[in-house]
Amino acid sequence: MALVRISGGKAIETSNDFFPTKNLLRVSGGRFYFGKLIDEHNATIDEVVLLIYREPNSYTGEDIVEISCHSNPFIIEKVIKLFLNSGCRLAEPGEFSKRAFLNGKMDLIQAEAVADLIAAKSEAVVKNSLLQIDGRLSQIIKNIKEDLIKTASLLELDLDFSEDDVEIIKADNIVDSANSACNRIDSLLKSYNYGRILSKGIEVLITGKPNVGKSSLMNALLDKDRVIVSEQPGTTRDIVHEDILVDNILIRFIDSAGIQITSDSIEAEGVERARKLFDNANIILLILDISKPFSQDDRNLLKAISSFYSSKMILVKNKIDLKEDSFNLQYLEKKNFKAFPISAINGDNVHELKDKILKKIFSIDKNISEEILITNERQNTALLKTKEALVNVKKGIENHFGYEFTAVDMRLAIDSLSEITGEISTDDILNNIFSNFCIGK
Ligand SMILES: Nc1nc2c(ncn2[C@@H]2O[C@H](COP(=O)(O)OP(=O)(O)OP(=O)(O)O)[C@@H](O)[C@H]2O)c(=O)[nH]1
Ligand SMILES: [Mg+2]
Repeated sequence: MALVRISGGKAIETSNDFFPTKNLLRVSGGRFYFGKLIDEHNATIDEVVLLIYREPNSYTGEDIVEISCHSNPFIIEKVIKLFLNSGCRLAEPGEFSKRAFLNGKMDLIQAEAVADLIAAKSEAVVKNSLLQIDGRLSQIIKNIKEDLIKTASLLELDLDFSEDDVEIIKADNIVDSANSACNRIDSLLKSYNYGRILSKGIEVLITGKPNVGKSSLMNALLDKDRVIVSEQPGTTRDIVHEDILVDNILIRFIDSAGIQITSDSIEAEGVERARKLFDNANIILLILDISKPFSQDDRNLLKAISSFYSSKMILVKNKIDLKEDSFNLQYLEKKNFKAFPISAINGDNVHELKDKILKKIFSIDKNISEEILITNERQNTALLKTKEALVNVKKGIENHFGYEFTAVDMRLAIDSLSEITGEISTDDILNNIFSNFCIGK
């Protein structure tokens, strides 16, 4: 079946012209009707089911008619044309959700969660998006905001009576209020790293000089023959990538094709392509072939990556099924490098390598206690802005700048929180958010 959805003040009236079975003008919302949909010349387009919603009890908060017709492209096109010729227009991407937001059916957090839900590539993201649609994050933000508003009102009152020498709020109470808000914001901010990884996934770059076994490892990690492997160096010419889910995390493995850099500096000329790959990756697997003596290429790559990207590098020594070159061992030891041993061809330790990748990714904050996660950059930025304003509130009090300044910072903190839920928003922000939705949602 296909579903054509019409929202707006004239949705029911317009549909009524083409649905002879029932007078839709009189029916109440939440009902559905089976019958023929006809065109301007009384010709039947299809047998359909109409679902009627009356404002404000609908997704957009407006009258909505949903037409379920047969999912044949000719029929769908006829239905859409019929309504376009009768004064309707096509919805913009996300327009239904935008109207829902503008009509107060949901806040911005919830609207963004709808988009996240549709795009979710793992069950964990689905779960988190549903919690946000349910208003859990909105409620947390609302509670923080209400507490701050209470303090801000007393602060303003204090300023109004500043000449009368009555103390309406103590400096300590303002600091307590800012601290309590900061703590709650901190735990949300802390969840962002994990939240972002959950929603966007991570990129793992497999790199190394030609013939070390990058493509073999890629295939072993994906558990399928995705990339051609051969004993010829330079087999992989183009960058190949493939996504898989590991423990609910979407991982994009990228086979970089053999990389050679002529110096040990990542800033040298001719390394732009590689540098871009290195910059974008969350994890860089630098592969060494331990069966052959390391070449200058190996050493250049090792030096360059370990000095510029040490925090995301995992050094991997491949082909442990073959005899290990003793000079290689000495070299790694001398330079204090620990390499993770694998055999891409046998699959030895490949599973453990996946675990190591995830451990490294979560090493920053693995103790996520919050049930609800921030997954969205806009929300994260606004929370950081709120926190900054609250820190300034505390600084102002400590340094006795005067309540006038404290009040300004307090207002800024509250406004930033209002941006998150969309109580304060601009057309630009809204267009940016909703244009990323798919059409029809
Ligand atoms: N013995 C052994 N051979 C391996 C292992 N991994 C890869 N090889 C072999 O090494 C050769 C090169 O493997 P590839 O996976 O094509 O290497 P690559 O790094 O992708 O090479 P380019 O695409 O040319 O940069 C092939 O002959 C593989 O069979 C391993 O763990 N043990
Ligand atoms: Mg290859």
